[in-house]
Amino acid sequence: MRVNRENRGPSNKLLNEVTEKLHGVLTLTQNIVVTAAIPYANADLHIGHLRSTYIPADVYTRYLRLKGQNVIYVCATDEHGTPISLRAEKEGVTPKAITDKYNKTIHEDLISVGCSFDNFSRTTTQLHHEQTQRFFRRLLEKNYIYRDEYEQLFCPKCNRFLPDRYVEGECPHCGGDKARGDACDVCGRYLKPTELTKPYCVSCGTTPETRKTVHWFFKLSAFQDFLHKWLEKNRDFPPNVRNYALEWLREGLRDWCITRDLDWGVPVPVGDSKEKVIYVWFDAPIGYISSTREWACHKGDAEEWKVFWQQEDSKIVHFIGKDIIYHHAIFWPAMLQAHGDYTLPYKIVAGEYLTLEGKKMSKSREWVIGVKEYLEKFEPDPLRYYLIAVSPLTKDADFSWAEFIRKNNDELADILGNFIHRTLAFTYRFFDKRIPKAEEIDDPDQRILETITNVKHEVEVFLEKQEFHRAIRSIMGLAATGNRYLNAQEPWKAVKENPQKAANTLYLSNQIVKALSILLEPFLPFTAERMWALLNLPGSIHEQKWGEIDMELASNHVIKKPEPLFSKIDSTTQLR
Ligand code: B3M
Ligand code: ZN
Repeated sequence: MRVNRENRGPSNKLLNEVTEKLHGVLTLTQNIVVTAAIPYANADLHIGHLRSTYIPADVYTRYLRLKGQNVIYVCATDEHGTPISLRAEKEGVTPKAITDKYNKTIHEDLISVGCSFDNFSRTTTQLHHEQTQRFFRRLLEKNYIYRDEYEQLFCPKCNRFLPDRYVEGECPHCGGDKARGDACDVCGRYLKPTELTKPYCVSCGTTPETRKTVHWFFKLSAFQDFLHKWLEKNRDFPPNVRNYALEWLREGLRDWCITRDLDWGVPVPVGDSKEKVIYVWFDAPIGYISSTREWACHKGDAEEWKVFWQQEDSKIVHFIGKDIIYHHAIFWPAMLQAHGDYTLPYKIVAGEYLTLEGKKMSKSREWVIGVKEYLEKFEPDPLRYYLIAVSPLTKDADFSWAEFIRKNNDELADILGNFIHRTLAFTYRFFDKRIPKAEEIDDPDQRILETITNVKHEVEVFLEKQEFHRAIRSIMGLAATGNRYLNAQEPWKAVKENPQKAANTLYLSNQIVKALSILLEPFLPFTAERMWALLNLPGSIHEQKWGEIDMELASNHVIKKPEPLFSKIDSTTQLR
């Protein structure tokens, strides 16, 4: 059939927005590395982590893949630091045993919810240790790292210095007890161990003494102006990231102590500091690079990681939770700039918090939904949908079971699922499983084609700006349009009275279904794959191209026997 493709473009306003972006990521093939914050390997993930970081990063990466970009999605587990070494000591096991366990379960959970990593590494690999040590030495050579004496708490009984969480005491700010050497949970302030009132050693309870020790410092203060200019220039950064970072710069940057007296971590690679390790927050972001290098090695071209990190046009996109903006918008770009061989982050996207039924999630108070706990009862896609659709990423959001059930039943099942099922079932029944032939397309049929193209452009614009919830809303709008169209055209009646009208309607409804399958792939990858299979189209949905969204699904094509895509959740289901 011939489709009139005039008047099919997006509105002018949207078109302008798209054209602006045409010179950015959308048209040219670019090398893009998407990273998701590397979780500490000492606890399983909960749905708040998925919402702030892992699902948005996955949606974005999947979209870029469909767009034909040279994109990879890397992550790892963060396996150093005092929470892990201290816990190992308490449990009488090695830190490695703890991280082995959680590296596995965290990775499994993320895969189960559809995170399509190109590589998932760990920071205990030899490759990562070497990468970190090389980075450290380079900064030392360039005089961005220096040694200095530093007062630290020392436990005479354990005969060792007490970094971060190895010491507890009273908070000097709020008087809260059990403040840790790095932060107070009561008032949330960051602390230094020496600031604690009435400190004691966590291992033996002894009151520590203050002693001088040598540590290594990164000259963060030298990057004050540089960071200021860089942040000012990057007007595209989400406002929450940019504003926080500029605010901290106004307070002035102090040099940063990047070593610890511990034996768990990346050893400091210079002469007399062998008993010291590099601070976990120095090695953790380097983990993004190490994971990319590991990916390149597995792929058989060990140098290929460089196209993502060291080319002028490399695009580095970090997805993180809002609590670690400082580390990614201040420390990390300063480290990269100091090193000199790296490109700076192109984008830093920080997800805000998720509450549970209006209250802060807390593992110790058992007010939390673990990823595993959720997956024992439900499919991953309704959760992905909820977490994206509930509110913009840059705003706090709430998870409530009632709203989860409502979104699943009233939106996924009744709007999306119902439209798709009706279209496929009518096609199967009335047209012998075949996409019917359309003739003389005119309004309202013609408008359906225009709507598909408009939605495609709209979703593109939203995803480019990481406005995930607006993108999914626009896609659901297309499904709703489809339902209204079916209701108005009544193909179940028309098939008897005016078969060509029914043929046109179902031809166009199937075009919507096909468009939806590609549009939904980044958001609901499992459902999209089933849609593709029901449409009986070749290959996997994950290998399709964005440009095919508004290309014709041919008349006469035979579809499979339809099955419902979503099941409704009974509102009396016991959820916990
Ligand atoms: N592991 C903290 C966290 O899991 C830390 C992130 C590192 S990202 C380089 O939130
Ligand atoms: Zn406090």
